[in-house]
Amino acid sequence: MCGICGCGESGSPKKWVPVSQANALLLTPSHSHSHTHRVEESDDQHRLIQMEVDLLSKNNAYAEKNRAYFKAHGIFVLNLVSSPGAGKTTLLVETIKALASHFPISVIEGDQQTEHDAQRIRATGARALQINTGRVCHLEAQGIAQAVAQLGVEDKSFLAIENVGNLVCPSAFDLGEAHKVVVLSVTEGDDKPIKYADMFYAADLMIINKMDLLPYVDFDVARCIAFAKQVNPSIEIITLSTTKGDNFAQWTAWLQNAMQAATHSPEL
Ligand SMILES: Nc1nc2c(ncn2[C@@H]2O[C@H](COP(=O)(O)OP(=O)(O)O)[C@@H](O)[C@H]2O)c(=O)[nH]1
Ligand SMILES: [Mg+2]
Repeated sequence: MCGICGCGESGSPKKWVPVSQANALLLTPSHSHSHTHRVEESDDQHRLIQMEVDLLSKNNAYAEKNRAYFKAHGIFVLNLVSSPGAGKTTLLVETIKALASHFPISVIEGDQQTEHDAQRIRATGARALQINTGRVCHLEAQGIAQAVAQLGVEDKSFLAIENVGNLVCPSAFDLGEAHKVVVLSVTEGDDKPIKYADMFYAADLMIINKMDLLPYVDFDVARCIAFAKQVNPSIEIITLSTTKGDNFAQWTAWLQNAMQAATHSPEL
């Protein structure tokens, strides 16, 4: 994970407050204990935390500019987050197939390397731009502004942002989206919402994907939902299979409702 993305610092947006476990070491930026740090060490730590805070506030300023732009142009934006392989790109491909006749759809893809996902999206006929983040593990709002301009995202359209696959850093970076949607697949384990709580706290919707594989894995759906609600009582939940299509219509209905609600309210 990158050392500049603000993981664990105070002052970042929508952070779950971690609960100390009996036998676990809880890492927080400011901690009290019996020994003292060398002066240079605490100065370095202070400088690092200050850099992280500066980075996040700069990102937040760009995110607010993006949000104002999206609002002015009637662009509804979702930020899809998950571990690698949970099914974000497959979900977007099927979403485009289902909804492309209703409104224009474009996609910004974030991966450390390759243009594979943008190519998969373009194969549907939708506009897509790939951002390669290199060693960075999340997308940032300034990059989104550049990508929107380059893509020529249409007014009154849906823009999906597929973030870099990991359940940690993208939670701290507002991109100006209307909602973060977290995709969790049943092969990843039902305790992920409580292990990676910041992400599930930041999201408004959790999609539990790959439900067709449920008979073959040890994944308790009720337990997963209980953990997600413990972290974020207002999170909405949809269980589906993207590849088999089971319950997929619930997702497309959610998207259309959220889009209508956002474009008819002062907040987009
Ligand atoms: N069985 C099953 N596989 C799925 C489902 N959704 C996606 N996959 C598969 O999961 C793998 C990773 O999907 P991808 O969309 O690339 O995940 P991403 O890394 O989150 O974008 C691919 O092999 C997909 O075919 C699903 O609902 N059921
Ligand atoms: Mg992908």
